[in-house]
Amino acid sequence: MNHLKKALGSVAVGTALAGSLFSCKPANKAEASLTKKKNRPNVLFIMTDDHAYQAIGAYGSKINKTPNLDRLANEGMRFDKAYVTNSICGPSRAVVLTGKYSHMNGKLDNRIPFDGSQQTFPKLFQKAGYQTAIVGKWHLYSEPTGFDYWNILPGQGEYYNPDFIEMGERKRLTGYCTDLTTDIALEWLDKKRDSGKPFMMMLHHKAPHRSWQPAERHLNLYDDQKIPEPETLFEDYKKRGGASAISEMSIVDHMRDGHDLKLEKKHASSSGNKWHDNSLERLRKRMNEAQRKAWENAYGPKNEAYAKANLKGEALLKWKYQRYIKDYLRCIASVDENIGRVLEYLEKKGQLDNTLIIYTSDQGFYLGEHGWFDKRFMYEESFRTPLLIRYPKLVKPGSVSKEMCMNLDFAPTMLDIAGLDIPWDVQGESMKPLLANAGVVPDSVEWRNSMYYHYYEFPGSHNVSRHYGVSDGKFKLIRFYKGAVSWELYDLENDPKEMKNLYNDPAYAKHISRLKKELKRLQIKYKDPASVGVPAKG
Ligand code: SGN
Ligand code: CA
Repeated sequence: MNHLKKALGSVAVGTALAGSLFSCKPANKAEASLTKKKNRPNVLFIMTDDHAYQAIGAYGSKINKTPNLDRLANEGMRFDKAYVTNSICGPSRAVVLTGKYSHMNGKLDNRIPFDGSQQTFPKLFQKAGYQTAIVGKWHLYSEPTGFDYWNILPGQGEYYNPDFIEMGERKRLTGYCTDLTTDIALEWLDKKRDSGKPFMMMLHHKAPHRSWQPAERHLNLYDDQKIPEPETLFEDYKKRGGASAISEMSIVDHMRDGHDLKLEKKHASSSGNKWHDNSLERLRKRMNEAQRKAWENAYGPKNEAYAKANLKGEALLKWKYQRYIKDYLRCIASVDENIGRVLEYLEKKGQLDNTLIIYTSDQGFYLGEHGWFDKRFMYEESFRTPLLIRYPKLVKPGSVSKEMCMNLDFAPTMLDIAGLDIPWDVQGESMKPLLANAGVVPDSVEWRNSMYYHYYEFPGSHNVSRHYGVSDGKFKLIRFYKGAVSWELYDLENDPKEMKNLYNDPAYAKHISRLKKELKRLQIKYKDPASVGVPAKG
């Protein structure tokens, strides 16, 4: 059924494109396959780490500008309902590579190493004659497989003078991670690849991951501005009860003074946080003299002013939010500039319009909503992820899709657009029909009406209870089954900020029973052992 659906989708798109893409009809089969080969697009998959859609101009950001990402949206398609299956780094990367849920690819949480012997989409591109590469964050612990070239950050990587592992060889580079990652990618594109073949490159930035260390040139960006606060910044998450109450991702309570807020020991926050890290000390050791000076000049006077102000209560939270969000946005400024460099390069080489460019993040992030940072929960800010796709041969510039898409769909979409077969066991759907039809599902194609989510890393950092759930875009039902065991139901249309759990309201009993059935249906469809009550072990 699934694959009949895909076939139908491809037929519809193929017909729509026949006139525009392949205007001179090839005479015979061999010639047709040659034409197909010649027309194979390059693929550039760009992924950042923890980049919230709330911090992208094209998504209506109230807090920053991202001209280069906006260019991708203006010249391509923006997806307003792009979601992840498991909102955390390593697992999300494994879903992208395999097009399969975590329980199928084995990467349930950040701690389990990825099994690189399994089928991945880079391997399929490589087999089909593409040159394949991955540069930047990897975070899967096993060595990359399926790549002709790889140059990755060990683990989470560092912002300043990071180590990179190039095809097994570890080297420390001088400079800022986002710039260096781009330098490496451009060098491979320009000098190191076989330019007789199309390329598939995964360009993965560490930024804007915690602890949000900006580049020297951005250390004073936003200094004279107050970044708008989200409406729910002052929500007392403890009052929500359940999984929220036991989580540890509050800006005021759980950010670390040195590591996150860049305060020196002598400036330690008045919130009662104990001084318990040596992150700044380690960072200084890593930096060179010029970097240390720039850092001191930027944070020194601001920290002195903070110490004098002796802030408490709401004022302290406001200060911490500003420190956090400004550093986070400064890291995004470097991402945006570097994406501009890549677009410029491809344009100069005449490859821009022949390259399928995907921009996304490994998940969304809380930018102070509910008083939080981090991700993991199935609530919208972290369940959703930004998704921009530019490929003018298929996509109408400036179009917007409101269809439910998932990171599960990225692999089949790339394979489909490159004209490669989608293996039967891939669980995602090709988004090509949507891309070719201004973001809307064509009549000939069936599309999902609901999405399944499953998060596993509990116990773990930030103490987010294990949960699975289903969303149909109107309602969301979540089952927290380990940690703070409970059910939650949200009415997404009337309560988009998910402030009121309706699970115990008898007026919603019908919705609950419908969604429970749908949850079960999806668990069976995706072969999640949770469907028989035994979720996989992390
Ligand atoms: C680190 C961070 C956490 C974060 C995880 C996972 N702490 O442990 O805040 O949730 O990574 O992030 S830190 O103090 O070490 O920065 S993920 O994006 O890699 O999944
Ligand atoms: Ca992440």
